[in-house]
Amino acid sequence: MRAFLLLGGIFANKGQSGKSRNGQNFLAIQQDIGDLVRIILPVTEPDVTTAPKPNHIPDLTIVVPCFNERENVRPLVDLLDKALAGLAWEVVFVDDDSPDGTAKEVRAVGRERFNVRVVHRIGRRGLAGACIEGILSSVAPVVAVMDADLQHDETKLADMFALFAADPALDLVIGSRNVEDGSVGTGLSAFRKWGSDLATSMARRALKITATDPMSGFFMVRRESFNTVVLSLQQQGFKILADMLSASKGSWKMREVGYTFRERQHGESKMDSAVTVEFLSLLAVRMTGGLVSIRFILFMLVGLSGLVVHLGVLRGMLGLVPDQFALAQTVAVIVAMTSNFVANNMLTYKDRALKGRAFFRGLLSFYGVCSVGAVANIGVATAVFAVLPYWAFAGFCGAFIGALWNFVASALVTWKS
Ligand SMILES: Nc1nc2c(ncn2[C@@H]2O[C@H](COP(=O)(O)OP(=O)(O)OP(=O)(O)O)[C@@H](O)[C@H]2O)c(=O)[nH]1
Ligand SMILES: [Mg+2]
Repeated sequence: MRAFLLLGGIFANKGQSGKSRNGQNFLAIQQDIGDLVRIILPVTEPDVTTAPKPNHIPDLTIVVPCFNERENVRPLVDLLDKALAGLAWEVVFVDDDSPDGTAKEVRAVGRERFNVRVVHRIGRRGLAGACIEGILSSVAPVVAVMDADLQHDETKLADMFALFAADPALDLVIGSRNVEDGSVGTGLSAFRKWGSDLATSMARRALKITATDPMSGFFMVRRESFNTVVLSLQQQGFKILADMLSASKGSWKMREVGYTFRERQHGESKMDSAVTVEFLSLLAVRMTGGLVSIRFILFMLVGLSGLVVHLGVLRGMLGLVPDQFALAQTVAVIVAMTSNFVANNMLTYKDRALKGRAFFRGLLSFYGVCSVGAVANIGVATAVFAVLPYWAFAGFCGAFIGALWNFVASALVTWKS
């Protein structure tokens, strides 16, 4: 079954790729084929307690997603060095080509130390996707994820790892701020704490999660367990732990270790309102059993916002030119398409946002895509109305098919990866 899913994924990749820019799609397909081979010819991941081996082969990989975190790289490696003395560990920074030169800094440290490496992603953004790629890049049987900004308590890592060594059935250990010994300390403002508590209770209810801190970005997972859920994880979004917990459907054996969330040391937060929308979309994805993707939900939400923009502009234009409805409607359509394009570029396709000349090329292609979508909309609505003369139903069918077309076509043409 998983092999079929992967084959589907390969075709999806091919379908999305169009021209293979920067060879990224080729690499993605190559990785898919590699995964497929591994699934058809299963390879068991190594166990935590294997025989002695050269000390450069890690038992534990710490994956650190990072964007503009240059100043935190060395301090974090030094702290890990102290905290993990005696263990065979490595740290993998997954950097999305940060303008501040984070990847360069990691490579500099990596030339001094054998257990520091970087996965340097070009033209990509996204925390969940970065974590997934970091974990997949590891050969260790146990992998941790932690932030680069020193907010997570690295001194807990050894205890978390010891739990895996002691219990071969254990799948996941979560660094939790909501158990005894854990707290948000001074790391979150009162407003952020309120938001985090609300998101936690929503995730626990909607996704039937029992963990006390599913919003945590600090956890350790057995690689073999991770492999069982990775195909269904959303690459988009900030909350990979909640997604993993939901994907495991309560079957994972889990432990929680309390820690105190610290204040960010250097650099700026990447937490913004888009993260909240992505989180709500993740809940919807999981509640529909993965029927839709985060991207699809975001695209539809942007479409709804476009409707509001359209009606607002139409009203304003009719105030200016009361007897020229066609002109007012035309201006409203152009403004709404433009605002949809900008919002999709910032939110739905934030991970591959078009910039500079590509932005304007993308805008033109989006106008083209939406024009065809409008024709499909009118055609479908008219056909449905001829059979079932209920205007609201016919209108909805037309709008839905038009929006579906816009989603698929703009993914292939405007934001092709
Ligand atoms: N590779 C990659 N890393 C990211 C991206 N967005 C955030 N990160 C990293 O993910 C970690 C968590 O992001 P933060 O901005 O610290 O989010 P937060 O901890 O919820 O917010 P603060 O408490 O304000 O720090 C940090 O190490 C970031 O550098 C991204 O798009 N790509
Ligand atoms: Mg942080």
